Amino acid sequence: MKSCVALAVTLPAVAAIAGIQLVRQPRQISQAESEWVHGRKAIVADSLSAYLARLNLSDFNLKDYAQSIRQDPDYNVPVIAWATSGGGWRSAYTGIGGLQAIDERTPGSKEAKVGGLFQSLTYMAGLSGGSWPTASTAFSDYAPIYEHVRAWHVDINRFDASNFTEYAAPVTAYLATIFKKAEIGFNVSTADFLGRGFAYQFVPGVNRTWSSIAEQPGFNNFSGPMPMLLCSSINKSSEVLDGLYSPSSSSPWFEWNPFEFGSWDFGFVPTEYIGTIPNENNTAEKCVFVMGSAASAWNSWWLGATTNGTLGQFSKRHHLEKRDSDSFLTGISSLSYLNNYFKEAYGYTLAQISNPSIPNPFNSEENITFADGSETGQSVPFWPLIQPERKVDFIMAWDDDADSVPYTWNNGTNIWDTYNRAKESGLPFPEVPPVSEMLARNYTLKPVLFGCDTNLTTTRDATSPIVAYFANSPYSWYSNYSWATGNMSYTEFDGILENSFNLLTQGNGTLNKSWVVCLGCAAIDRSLLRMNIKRPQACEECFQEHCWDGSITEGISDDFVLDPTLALNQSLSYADWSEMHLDT
Ligand SMILES: *[C@@H]1O[C@H](CO)[C@@H](O)[C@H](O)[C@H]1NC(C)=O
Ligand SMILES: *[C@@H]1O[C@H](CO)[C@@H](O)[C@H](O)[C@H]1NC(C)=O
Ligand SMILES: *[C@@H]1O[C@H](CO)[C@@H](O)[C@H](O)[C@H]1NC(C)=O
Ligand SMILES: *[C@@H]1O[C@H](CO)[C@@H](O)[C@H](O)[C@H]1NC(C)=O
Ligand SMILES: *[C@@H]1O[C@H](CO)[C@@H](O)[C@H](O)[C@H]1NC(C)=O
Ligand SMILES: *[C@@H]1O[C@H](CO)[C@@H](O)[C@H](O)[C@H]1NC(C)=O
Ligand SMILES: *[C@@H]1O[C@H](CO)[C@@H](O)[C@H](O)[C@H]1NC(C)=O
Ligand SMILES: *[C@@H]1O[C@H](CO)[C@@H](O)[C@H](O)[C@H]1NC(C)=O
Ligand SMILES: *[C@@H]1O[C@H](CO)[C@@H](O)[C@H](O)[C@H]1NC(C)=O
Ligand SMILES: *[C@@H]1O[C@H](CO)[C@@H](O)[C@H](O)[C@H]1NC(C)=O
Ligand SMILES: *[C@@H]1O[C@H](CO)[C@@H](O)[C@H](O)[C@H]1NC(C)=O
Ligand SMILES: CC(=O)N[C@H]1CO[C@H](CO)[C@@H](O)[C@@H]1O
Repeated sequence: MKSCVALAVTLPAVAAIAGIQLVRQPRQISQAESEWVHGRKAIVADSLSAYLARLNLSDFNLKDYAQSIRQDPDYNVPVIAWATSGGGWRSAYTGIGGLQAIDERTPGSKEAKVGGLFQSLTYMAGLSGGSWPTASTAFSDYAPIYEHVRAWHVDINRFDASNFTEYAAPVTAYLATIFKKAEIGFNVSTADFLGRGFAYQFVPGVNRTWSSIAEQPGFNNFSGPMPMLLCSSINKSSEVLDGLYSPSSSSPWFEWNPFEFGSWDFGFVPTEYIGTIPNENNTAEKCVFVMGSAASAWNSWWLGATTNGTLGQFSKRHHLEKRDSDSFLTGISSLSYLNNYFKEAYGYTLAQISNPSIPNPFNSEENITFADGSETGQSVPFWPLIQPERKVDFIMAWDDDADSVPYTWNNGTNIWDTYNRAKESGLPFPEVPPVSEMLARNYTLKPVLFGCDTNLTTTRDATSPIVAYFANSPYSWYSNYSWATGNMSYTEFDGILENSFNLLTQGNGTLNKSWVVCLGCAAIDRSLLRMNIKRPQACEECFQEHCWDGSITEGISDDFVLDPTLALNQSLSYADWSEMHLDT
């Protein structure tokens, strides 16, 4: 059972033996990524031009613009990204609804004038529950999103299945696989267990490795955005709550992209060599482990369950959130079952099983121990996207980490936290308002743009991206499910997807006509500046309406409660709506 010696050696040692340099300083993006981005930009130049044609921007010479970006794609094509926040299944489902809306293959998306933005993305990032739609879209090799979400089989509970199918297995089978992994010498943790459930739901082929994405035909012909998953980390100086370590907003971040794993603090190594000497049985970079580490919130769930929710909260989520004590992931009995299993089978302590560790390629003195990024209060995975080397011009950020009480909508805490952290770290980011202002302006009920004015950014120049901020809120469906709602009926799932579509398009323009046009303006604005093209009049106008101007109002009253009704049917209360949907 104990580790074989070979696996305990760290990568630099392995590299020294093999005489090759595996660890790279974090000074720029990898050669492989840079070549891939070059290829992707040629495709984006075409999709973006087709998308812009549908917007019919007045006072804009599309022909000239399209020609210029095709002539020099490396410099002129805007780098556009999508980020999906943590928030468990809830964020995974509302977030894929957003991605589906901007996929031009989704029926109605072109008519709604948002379809084609997905085809113009260079990157997509995910963290915690947000890592699942991100991984799923990449592993499906960019199949139409509205089609590949059907393979999620949202009606199956992956932690309570009794049969083996392509889509699920009994949890005892998960444990048997973990046993095999431990036998080869890897440390195992609850992330291996949970990741298996995630993979059965979101990845076609539970045994796939993260680095295998780089070998897929669609990825290789640049058909879709590069996926990046983000993990936070803990170490011996992290805060300890009831014996469990918790990450903070200053904990180092680690990212997984198909080419490399690493950190902008320490360095990068090829993804395929993570955790072990390269061999065909490397299980450390299997999608199970990667998705399990990006969502390794077991420490929080344990603390939440054992302290009746007074500890172990994500973000600023309130402890009075209604808990689903029957759920496998929140109920104390099932959490204890796992804890006891690891204790008996491997002699591991609670702290050892609650967060996954891998050998540290950057520092042989310690291991890297992952934690769920949602626990740091920065649940939107901005970090890889605001690294100046990636030159991202525009980020569409989907936030659904449920930080507003008691109705678990969103209040903007996560983007505010990242803004502050970015400012401290000297990274480019738009200025965003604090939570009270977000709420006063309804910025978590309808989408908004930040950083349109380059002065309203941490860098005071165009190196900061524009951010379109979308917080999940009710348009046509009450989509404030608990993060642990992994399975539901297809009526509910489709209700959520349609709600996200309506949010993104402002009800196909019925609530606001200029929003979708403004999204296009934001997508190209930084590139116009680079190319010295005047901002079109249509964009000047819509920016007046949809960009935060940096001013602060009186805020909200102390007793403010975020309790919205359906934006498309404001008179229908939750109680009445709920009554209408009793058997969904
Ligand atoms: C595009 O806009 C112009 C003027 O703003 C208008 O005349 C034309 O009908 C529009 N075309 C479409 C396809 O909407
Ligand atoms: C907008 O269009 C989508 C896609 O056709 C549809 O599902 C949705 O119900 C429409 N919303 C409104 C408010 O008409
Ligand atoms: C799973 O097994 C149960 C009991 O044997 C059976 O009734 C059910 O149809 C099976 N489900 C699937 C999807 O095979
Ligand atoms: C995954 O791989 C393991 C061992 O290599 C194998 O036993 C198992 O059948 C595979 N699972 C699936 C669903 O392909
Ligand atoms: C890229 O590859 C995918 C998957 O093989 C294929 O369906 C698609 O047609 C290819 N696209 C182009 C532009 O060749
Ligand atoms: C350890 O954690 C602390 C607190 O989060 C962080 O400041 C520090 O950079 C970490 N050190 C390493 C080597 O990861
Ligand atoms: C990989 O696993 C298979 C099956 O357990 C084993 O036969 C093979 O020797 C392993 N390969 C290496 C390089 O360890
Ligand atoms: C847990 O907290 C809730 C809400 O504060 C309270 O109603 C309940 O009695 C508490 N349960 C225990 C076992 O302390
Ligand atoms: C594996 O677990 C052992 C025993 O708990 C620990 O000493 C070692 O640091 C762990 N290795 C990694 C890479 O986490
Ligand atoms: C925010 O929304 C509420 C409820 O719809 C509305 O009463 C209020 O006027 C809105 N505030 C702003 C600044 O738009
Ligand atoms: C940015 O601020 C400076 C100094 O306040 C001002 O001179 C400049 O015009 C501003 N730029 C823009 C684009 O607003
Ligand atoms: C060798 C080593 O440093 N192991 C540590 C890996 O990280 C976990 C969690 O912080 C510690 O418990 C281990 O001691």
